[in-house]
Amino acid sequence: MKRSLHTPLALSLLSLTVLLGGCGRPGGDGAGNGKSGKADANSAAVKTYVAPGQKDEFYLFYSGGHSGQIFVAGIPSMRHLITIPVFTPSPGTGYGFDEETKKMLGGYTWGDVHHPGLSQTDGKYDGRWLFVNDNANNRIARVDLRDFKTKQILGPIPNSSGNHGSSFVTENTENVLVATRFSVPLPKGRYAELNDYEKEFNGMVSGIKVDPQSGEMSVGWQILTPPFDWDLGSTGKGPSSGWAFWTSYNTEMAHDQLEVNASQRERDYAAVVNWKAAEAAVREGKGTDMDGVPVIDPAKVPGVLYFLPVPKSPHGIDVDPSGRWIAAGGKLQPTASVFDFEKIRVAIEKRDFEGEFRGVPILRFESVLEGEVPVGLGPLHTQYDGKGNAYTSLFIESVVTKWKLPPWTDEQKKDLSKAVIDKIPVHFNIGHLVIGGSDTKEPYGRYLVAGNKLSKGRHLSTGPSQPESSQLIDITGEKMAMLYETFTDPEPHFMQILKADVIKPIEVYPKAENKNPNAVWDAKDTSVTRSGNTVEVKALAIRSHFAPERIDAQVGDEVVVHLTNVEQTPDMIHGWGLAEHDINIIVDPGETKTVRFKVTKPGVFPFYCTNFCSALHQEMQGYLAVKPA
Ligand code: CUK
Ligand code: CUA
Repeated sequence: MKRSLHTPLALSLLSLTVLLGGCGRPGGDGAGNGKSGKADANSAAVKTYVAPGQKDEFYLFYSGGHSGQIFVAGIPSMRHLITIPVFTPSPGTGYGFDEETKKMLGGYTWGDVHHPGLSQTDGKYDGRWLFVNDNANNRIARVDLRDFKTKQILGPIPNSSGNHGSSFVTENTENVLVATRFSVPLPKGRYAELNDYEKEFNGMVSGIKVDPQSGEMSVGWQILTPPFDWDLGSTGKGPSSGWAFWTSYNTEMAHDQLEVNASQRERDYAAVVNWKAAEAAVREGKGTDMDGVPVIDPAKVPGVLYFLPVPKSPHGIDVDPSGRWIAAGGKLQPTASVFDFEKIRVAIEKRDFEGEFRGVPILRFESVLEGEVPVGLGPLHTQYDGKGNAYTSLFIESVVTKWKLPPWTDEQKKDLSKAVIDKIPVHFNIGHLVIGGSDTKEPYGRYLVAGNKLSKGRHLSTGPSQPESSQLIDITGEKMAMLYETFTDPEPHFMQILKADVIKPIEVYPKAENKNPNAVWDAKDTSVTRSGNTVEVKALAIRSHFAPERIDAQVGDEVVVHLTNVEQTPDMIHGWGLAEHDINIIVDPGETKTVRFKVTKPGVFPFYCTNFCSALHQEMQGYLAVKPA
């Protein structure tokens, strides 16, 4: 079970492609030194080689899981470009050390990033923002793609716990939608017995409003749900515009031994949410205030929530680029269930329900299902290439299956295994996969990246803690072809791919834009002023000195340093590291940052520039002189 468990179909396809020499798998199951491996490796190398000085065509933003960060790489080279710290302090960029970012982190030193979501205009990536969730501490963050910096962390989100089911962006970034993974007693802070889980606990779907100009997020409205553990989601478009979908893996409402107890039912539910109706209901005053948020009870406000039966502990639920087909993967069933939103719409219109749960109508499975495609073992997530094909990740099989979306031929309808086009092994145990723009109206459709959970020795040994593996797959042909493999820190979940020319990041913060009242641009304006026990410093950095170079203080003082990097030259970054005080701020060209700390021990402490900036970088230093009290 360690490696791939191939189905007979996969085996026959594989042996066929190996015979034909058409399937590029330089990695294959091993080192890529098989007979055809060499030629494949050569063509894969050419396809992914980006010569020194040349640039990649796409950005890959992959979630860093419990590292709390976003990794950014280029495609096709897969070269790591930067790490964007989001929920975790980062001395390399000074993130979490200066006052502003420290405040944003709110005392937390980690988060669990799973699903980055790019902002959209008219159902296409507009390159403005990247939203990411924190599964652990129930927060959501916004990264600005103008400067690749985290600008806002919202949360913990009220009346809910465990933001796993986001960040799912609506077609015009009106909302980033969230569903809770964990249910808790509400209002928050209330104690209830776990044995009363079904009665006392609740889940929640939240609409996080996004200001169209600033991108500023706020909690707009919420929909109360039973204590199902909501899992993955996606937003509608085209015919499903205004709707959103999440799977649940625990409609059993188990609160212990979930491994067994949450795998009882043949079908769990997906939430089918009409978020436009929810917004209208809130406008009409149909929400009840809870912790400052209008909360909708779906039993009292019909039309906002429906349950859709989905086989066997589903994980991903993904709307295709046309907005009509919705594929869900049941982890414990070897099929992708394909639903037709057109049928869902008709069923709702005709009130063709199989029952209800706590006042929420349950759609009739048979009425809305288009078909179940036998993709293989352990299907998790599905992506689309915009050419009528779907690609599903199979965790258990360690495979990506390519299959054809409806409409199917009569022959395919009789035997949906005929809709399966290709399978490619990945190494090993894939979680998410991504095709650029799969969640938009216009996928790029050229590359697929597999985010594998286990790398199991496909790299130089790094001891018991092995890196994660991400593999780049060419999907331009009928058959998929493995191109490249790269390794990262824990732990890639979902990813986004953005065409590089969609964005034009800035290279310096323009001086004219710096409205910080403590910014200084000329050495004559720098100052050290004392008021009471506070020593306030207005300082600047420029190659290759600080002004002032000396700061005097006394034990018990609070020191506040506002440092402006007056450079307007790209990549001329200065740091301000203070010895033995756990302080290192990094200031980009044109930026002003503030750091505040108490001096508790006497002595003379050097501070110095931490970012190598010029031939005289070593000379860029000074002293904090602290007299005893
Ligand atoms: S989950 Cu990670 S493999 Cu959090 Cu999106 Cu499916
Ligand atoms: Cu400034 Cu080194």
